[in-house]
Amino acid sequence: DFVINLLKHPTFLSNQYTTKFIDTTPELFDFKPRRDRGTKVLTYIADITVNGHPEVQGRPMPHPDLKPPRIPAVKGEVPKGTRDLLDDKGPEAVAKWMKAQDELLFTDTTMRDGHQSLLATRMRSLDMIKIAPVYAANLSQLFSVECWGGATFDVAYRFLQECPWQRLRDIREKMPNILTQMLLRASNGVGYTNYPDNVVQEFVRQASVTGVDVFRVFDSLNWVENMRVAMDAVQENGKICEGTICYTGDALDPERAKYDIAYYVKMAKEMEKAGAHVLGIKDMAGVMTAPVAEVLFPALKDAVDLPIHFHTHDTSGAAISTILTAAAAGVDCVDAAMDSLSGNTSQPTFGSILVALRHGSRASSIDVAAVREISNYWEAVRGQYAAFESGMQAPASEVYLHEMPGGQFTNLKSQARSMGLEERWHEVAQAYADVNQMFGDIVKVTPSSKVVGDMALMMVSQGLTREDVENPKKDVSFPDSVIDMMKGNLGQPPGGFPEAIVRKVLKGEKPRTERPGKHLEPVDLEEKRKEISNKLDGIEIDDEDLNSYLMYPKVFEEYGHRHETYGPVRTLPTHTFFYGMKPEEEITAEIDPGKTLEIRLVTVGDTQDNGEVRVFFELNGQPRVVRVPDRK
Ligand code: BTN
Ligand code: 3PY
Ligand code: ZN
Repeated sequence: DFVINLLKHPTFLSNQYTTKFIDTTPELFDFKPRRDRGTKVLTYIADITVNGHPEVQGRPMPHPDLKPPRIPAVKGEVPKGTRDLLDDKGPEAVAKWMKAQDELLFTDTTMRDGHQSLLATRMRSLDMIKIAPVYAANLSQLFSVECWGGATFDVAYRFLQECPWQRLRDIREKMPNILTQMLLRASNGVGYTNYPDNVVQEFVRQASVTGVDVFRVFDSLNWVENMRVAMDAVQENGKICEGTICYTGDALDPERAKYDIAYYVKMAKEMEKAGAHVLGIKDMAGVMTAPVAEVLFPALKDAVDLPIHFHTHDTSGAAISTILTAAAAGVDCVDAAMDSLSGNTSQPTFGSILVALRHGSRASSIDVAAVREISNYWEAVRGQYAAFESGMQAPASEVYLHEMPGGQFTNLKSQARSMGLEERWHEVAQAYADVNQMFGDIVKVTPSSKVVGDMALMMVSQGLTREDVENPKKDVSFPDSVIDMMKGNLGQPPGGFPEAIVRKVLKGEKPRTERPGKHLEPVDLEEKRKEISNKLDGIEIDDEDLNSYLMYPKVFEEYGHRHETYGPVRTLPTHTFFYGMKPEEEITAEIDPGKTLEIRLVTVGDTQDNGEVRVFFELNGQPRVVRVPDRK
């Protein structure tokens, strides 16, 4: 058998697929004798069927009566949308258009922050790609669909065994008329550390080429200095730069005057000067109250000429009040998640916001029935990911105490669980708030939020109070991430870190206060390409793969090795991916456009003396046997 030597495969489920891909990129089709992809995928199914998927072990199963997700009918032709405007007239025209709308505009976050905040980012591409054409046809009035970036990039490789670039390409193709949006952590890319400038630039270039239209760029300490490289790169690529301010604290609380209205107004002006097309206000924890929205948005509108895009989370249960107030106060666009993936640590509920705006001056032209139909699809999709539900039962005002980002909350909770601290969660929440004050009251969002979380867990597990940690006479061994941040490697918060804590953490070593990227040597891209190619048996590394290697060397390499063993498992149904198959069950997997594998599991044999199990399949009607180790 011969197999295409590719880490990805051509755009998936594509009716427009022709031989163009092969014609234009012959170098990728380096045929080598290898196990064919059918066998690889069978090996994966056999392994999961015999050994289980490590990620879902001991977790709740999908309901046995769960119905397969039903894709709603598309209502006619695909109308023109915001993407057409960007392509025809450019980013400034989109910004102008946004400001000219009376109605409140919407970004749907279901495919990024929605599942990042509710399902530990575990949603698979296939579940997104299938619904993308329905967005294109039935929700063409959306401002954008957030479907990329944040934590989705590394989770795709690390846990889902799929290529995030392919996800983006497929969504783009299925949804050509609506702007795609990503979350970019400025110089931290889609990672947790500062990258050299040319790595950030190269990443933005590739994301633009593969299909991102709107880049929401933020810095985890709100340090504008550290945002310029990414913002400039977005502008150079002709895409929409949403220069974003992270909102924290309570802008009307005189006790937290560090982040008052004037602070945000000043930063908004800096965003405008830095070339933002849109001003993003990112309330990652969901702590902005309605009275703040009432004052903040008019103040921002006065200060800058940019359209304003508001992002919040519903952890408190009060987000919709803030959204309605923001709408009344003139915000141009807001983020919402499809009903069935909304609420709690996710975004507020799309359908309900639409109804709440009805007959008012900001009423949306989006059809709430179309939203509900799509939400019903997501409801069934969500059911398949029962293993990744956090168990959060109710909204909680505790978020105003700890200010954890929605995407971190459930993560930290499960980290706490694995350290045996679940019963002490409220102590963790209090410690998180204490650490924030100890670090000088900083913005907490990836990656700074991870640093605060690491420190809080460490304090609770070791029984340390803030006084203990700050006591110069008491020896404390700080987590690496804390040392790294105090060294200045994530940049500077407003006013810098408190000197005493820096001194204690760094044991007198002098921190850097300049932009971290200033001291990082540019990476030799071609050398890196060779390096990863060699590690993966000499396969071709395209620019997307190279970017992934630059961002996550180890994660990408391990993905590459697993890909060699298991093939295009992204094409498997989600249930099969996590739970394998039952005897007599039949599934299909479209491994290339138009090339479908029909897979039937016949039976699973006994474990043999050599520790292997033979698993019997039919592949497109032909009997196939695969051997996998019994690791149970
Ligand atoms: C992981 O959680 O290890 C990452 C994705 C799963 C990779 C597959 S699961 C079946 C096989 N057994 C393993 O331990 N890893 C691979
Ligand atoms: C991320 O960076 O992934 C976030 O969602 C921050 O809120
Ligand atoms: Zn968010």
